[in-house]
Amino acid sequence: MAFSKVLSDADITAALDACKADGSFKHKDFFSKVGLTGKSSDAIKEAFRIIDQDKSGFIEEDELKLFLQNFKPGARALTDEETKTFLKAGDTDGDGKIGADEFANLVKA
Ligand SMILES: [Ca+2]
Repeated sequence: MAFSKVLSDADITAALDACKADGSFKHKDFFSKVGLTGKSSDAIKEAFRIIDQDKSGFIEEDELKLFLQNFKPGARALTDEETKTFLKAGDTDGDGKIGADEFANLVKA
């Protein structure tokens, strides 16, 4: 399963281009540009399952760091700063990882 089933290639390319430079990743802009914001709950759950690479049921910090590579192999890793900011925005219960509900809230926020 890949994002190409859920999202358009053109949107993925545009969203990745917009955050090419280190430090320029903003999750709200990214989710909106890539077209995930307006998707159904099922599509957002599917996205969560793709990002949760080890299928632990949570997106951990190391998975968050490589978040962009789920959209395109070879995309850059997020910087430590970007990863921390992203995690902090999504981790509302403070357990240090992002669950499916937290992810859905993050995408739709
Ligand atoms: Ca995981």
